[in-house]
Amino acid sequence: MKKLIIFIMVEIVSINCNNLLMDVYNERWKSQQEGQESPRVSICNVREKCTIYSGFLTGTAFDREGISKVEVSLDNGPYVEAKGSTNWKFQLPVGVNTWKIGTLHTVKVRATNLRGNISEEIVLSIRKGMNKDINGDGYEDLVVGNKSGKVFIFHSSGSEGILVENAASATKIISSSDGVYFGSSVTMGDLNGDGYADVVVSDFGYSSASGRAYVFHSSGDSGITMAR
Ligand SMILES: [Ca+2]
Ligand SMILES: [Ca+2]
Repeated sequence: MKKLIIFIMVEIVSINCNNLLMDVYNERWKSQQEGQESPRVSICNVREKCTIYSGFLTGTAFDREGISKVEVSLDNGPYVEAKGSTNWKFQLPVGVNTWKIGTLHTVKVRATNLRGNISEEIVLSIRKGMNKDINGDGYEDLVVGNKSGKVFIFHSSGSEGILVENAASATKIISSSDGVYFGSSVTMGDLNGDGYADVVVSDFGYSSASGRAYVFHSSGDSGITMAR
């Protein structure tokens, strides 16, 4: 009789453990079905300890039920919401607050899904480089001058870089009737501190070689829209 009671107790304990495991499993399965897993977020246009040549951070975020927001913290400051969600973009400081070239900064990014679950935080240490991103997509662009009185601007195709293979396919061609020295040298930088790179073109043959420099400000996401 005593053995029988012990046997019954063991069976009861065993059944309770199995029920507990099933409860845990069911709870996990339910959480996954209800989208209670944490969302994922990434930064696409700069990596750890790299130099950024843009006035923007860009990246992606994912959650099976949708992203509510992506937030960025600069140099351990407060989190500020980025534009977009699954594809997001965040403008680095502009105007007098523009980061100086060569300075080191800490960037943190996190995403929140529609249920309020927050992703793991991404933390990067990056260095500010010369802004060469004319259209503010996060990737540096290319400007080329040649001895034809023309300047060619090529926008990067995201992380794939410059894909076009000839000058005629440039994103923008700036021409001058002043002579072949227009475009004898070119450079980029954000001259007006709006976060978008501008283009400077020299013409050392202008006015009997007295020379002249032209500044073409980016108009934003469309890049350089000014004509010579
Ligand atoms: Ca660009
Ligand atoms: Ca600018």
